Amino acid sequence: MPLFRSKAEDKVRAAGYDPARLPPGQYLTEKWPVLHAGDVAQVDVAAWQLRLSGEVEEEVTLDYEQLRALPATDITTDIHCVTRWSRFDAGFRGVHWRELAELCRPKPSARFAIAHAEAGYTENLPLAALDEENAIVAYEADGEPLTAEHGGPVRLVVPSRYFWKSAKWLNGIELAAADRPGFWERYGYHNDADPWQEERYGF
Ligand SMILES: Nc1nc2c(c(=O)[nH]1)N[C@H]1C(S)=C(S)[C@@H](COP(=O)(O)O)O[C@H]1N2
Ligand SMILES: [Mo]
Repeated sequence: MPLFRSKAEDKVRAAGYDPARLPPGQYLTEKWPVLHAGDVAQVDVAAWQLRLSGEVEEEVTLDYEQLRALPATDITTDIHCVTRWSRFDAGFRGVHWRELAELCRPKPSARFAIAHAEAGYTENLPLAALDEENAIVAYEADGEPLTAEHGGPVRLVVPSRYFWKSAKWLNGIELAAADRPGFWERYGYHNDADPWQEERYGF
């Protein structure tokens, strides 16, 4: 492990980045790998909807045009997959949770967010994680509309957690009073998924 670590750090340094940006056990990739369970979802943008439900004062359904009409947030962020690749300075554009919260008005009981995606995929997060400055509901990556393989038309991006929490082909955000394990958590992945703590597997 120490050997792997120093080699990975050397590569980061050689690429001109501060090695402190690499979480433990990760290596830098210049490419953007495609990773998911099952098939790439083919989502028709014209029919796509995002449903905000659960512990909200107002159930809200947005279509793609309505999402794009909301104030946009641009982020440049590092992303970390539990399979150990990290990608630096990934650019995303989308809508911050605060804009969506204004529409659905979370109840005081709302403490967790369950992201819903195509084919029944779900991911769970504390609502506070969704509210972080660089977490967004994204529709562009690196200046281009999100491709289907990377979760287009719309995906979640929550960079503070391993990337499995960032649901591709997002179609709903459900607020909940109690936490509920998502797709990968039910397979034994860590509930909190902080790459800096190496919360890969186990609770
Ligand atoms: N709907 C859905 N979203 C998903 C997944 C999935 O299987 N289904 N896999 C997750 C995992 S494990 C990772 S690492 C990232 C990968 O995103 P990328 O293919 O754009 O790199 O998507 C996450 N979001
Ligand atoms: Mo992943």
